[in-house]
Amino acid sequence: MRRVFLAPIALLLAIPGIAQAQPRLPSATPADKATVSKPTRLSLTFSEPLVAPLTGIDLVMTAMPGMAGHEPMPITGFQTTVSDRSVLATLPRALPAGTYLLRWHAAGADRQRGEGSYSFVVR
Ligand SMILES: [Cu+2]
Repeated sequence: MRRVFLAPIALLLAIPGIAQAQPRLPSATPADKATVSKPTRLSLTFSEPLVAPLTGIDLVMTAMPGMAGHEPMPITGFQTTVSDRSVLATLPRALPAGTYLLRWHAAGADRQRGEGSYSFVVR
């Protein structure tokens, strides 16, 4: 009896592409919780090739040295390039000292969407 129930599941697992996958972000520079000096580029490398129109990042400055009660300040004006598994953001000038929150959203070939965020510090 048990075999009868398990067979359909085994079949599903055996067919590639049926298991849906959301893009994950195994590595980024600056990395999550990193402290870096004057970055002019941010790079993210995902777990699978990305669909460019469904992939992007937002960057917000959440704190600044010597400034209490800093409101979240969106950073704009950077260029984002999506190619294969990677997203590269080129900043017009180095990020000033502060704490940043990077939010990303991404989709792979099967259009399954993933999203996440991480933060880093510029000293
Ligand atoms: Cu600021």
